[in-house]
Amino acid sequence: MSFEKISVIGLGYIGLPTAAVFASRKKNVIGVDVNKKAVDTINRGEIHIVEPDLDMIVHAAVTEGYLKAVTVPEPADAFLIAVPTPFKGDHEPDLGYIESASKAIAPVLKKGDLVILESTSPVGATEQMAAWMAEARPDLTFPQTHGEGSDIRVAHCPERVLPGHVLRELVQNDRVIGGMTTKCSDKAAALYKTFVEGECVVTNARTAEMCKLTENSFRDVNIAFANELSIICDKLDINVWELIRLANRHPRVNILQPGPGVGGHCIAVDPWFIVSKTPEQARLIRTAREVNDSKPEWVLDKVKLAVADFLQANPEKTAREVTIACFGLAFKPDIDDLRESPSLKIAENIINMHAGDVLLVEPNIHALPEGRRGILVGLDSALEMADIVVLLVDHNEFNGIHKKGRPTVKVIDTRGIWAN
Ligand code: SAJ
Repeated sequence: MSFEKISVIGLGYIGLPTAAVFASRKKNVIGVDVNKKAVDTINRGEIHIVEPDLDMIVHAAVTEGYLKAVTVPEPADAFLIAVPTPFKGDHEPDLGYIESASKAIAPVLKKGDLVILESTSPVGATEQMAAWMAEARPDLTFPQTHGEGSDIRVAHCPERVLPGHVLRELVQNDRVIGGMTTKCSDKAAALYKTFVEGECVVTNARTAEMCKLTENSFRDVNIAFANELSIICDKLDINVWELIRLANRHPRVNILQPGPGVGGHCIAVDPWFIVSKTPEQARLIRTAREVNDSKPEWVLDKVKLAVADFLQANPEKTAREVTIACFGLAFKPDIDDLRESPSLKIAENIINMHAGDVLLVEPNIHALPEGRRGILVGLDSALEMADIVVLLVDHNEFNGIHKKGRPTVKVIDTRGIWAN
């Protein structure tokens, strides 16, 4: 099975690295995105997202002529759809981007083509995608009606890479290949073997969909356990980080770390895809989401208490004279990604509720995104000025710096890097 031309639809955090890695293996890759600005940026050999080393490999791929970006799909032998799957309303999955992408490629599909859905999706989405394409192309046959004899092969191969380590994990991780039929799986596995050094493990499309959701739900439930423990320990006056370290010395215990909540666009979203399909059954998964989603409120209550304590200890001051510094805005350590960040949410709530100055420290960004309020300051000035410090992200730069703060500073450490 040879793939002369590969098309990747959606040139975001997953699609662009995937397109670039195929191109680095000297495959002709057409990247498709509706965002003209992103397309122009890529065609200049530059990138519009932050991911270590991605700039280099995109630059090489474009200058060597293996990667080009367009806004309208062109014919190819394989199409990989890597578009967002957010939720809408009451945490219902929104398949709108998959629908538009599959309808956009339908006109250029030809007999023998392979279509892969990479976007994290609720169970049944791959079949739905195949149905949309079949509706648009009655002249072609699809696996849902023609099984192994179909003209078009369709599979779900979820991405599982960790932001910040995408290029390494794309190549090294095992890949779950969920074809709608065995021949669909075989063809998809052959495509990924172009660059995947991990194992390509074959299953069906529904299991592959559920597998991805399960991985992120597993992590969410485990983080919720740690977050709940931190609230319990706070009540019982126990250092939760010491407790977890001790418990983790048991050979079969491995508790994750509490924090200010769970952010990003995967772990805080994907478990809802299970809950929305099976609301009666997914009780623990739903509760874990609720525990993690409520953690920012708990941190805000801690901040309110700290302000009240500070004013009680300094009766000559008013709330307006109390300066709060928030350390970290990203959704996790050592990245610049603010999307769905509980830290950003907490900082914004502090700005809204507090009468005095609120300083924001985020070493990984130079400016706040448009429309976001707050004063970005350097680490040292924040420490000099703050009466209350709220540590929200365990960025490397923050290790040990609490000792440089004022002797009277009150510290709320949501990540436990200063607590020990
Ligand atoms: N977090 C904690 N405590 C922990 C670990 C994480 O509070 O002990 C928080 C982080 O601070 C962050 C959130 O959880 O706010 C998620 O961070 P993460 O590093 O756990 O995961 P993501 O969202 O960056 O990437 C996940 C990964 N999934 C798993 O590890 C099972 C990645 O492999 C997936 O490809 C990615 O989701 C995705 O795209 O679905």
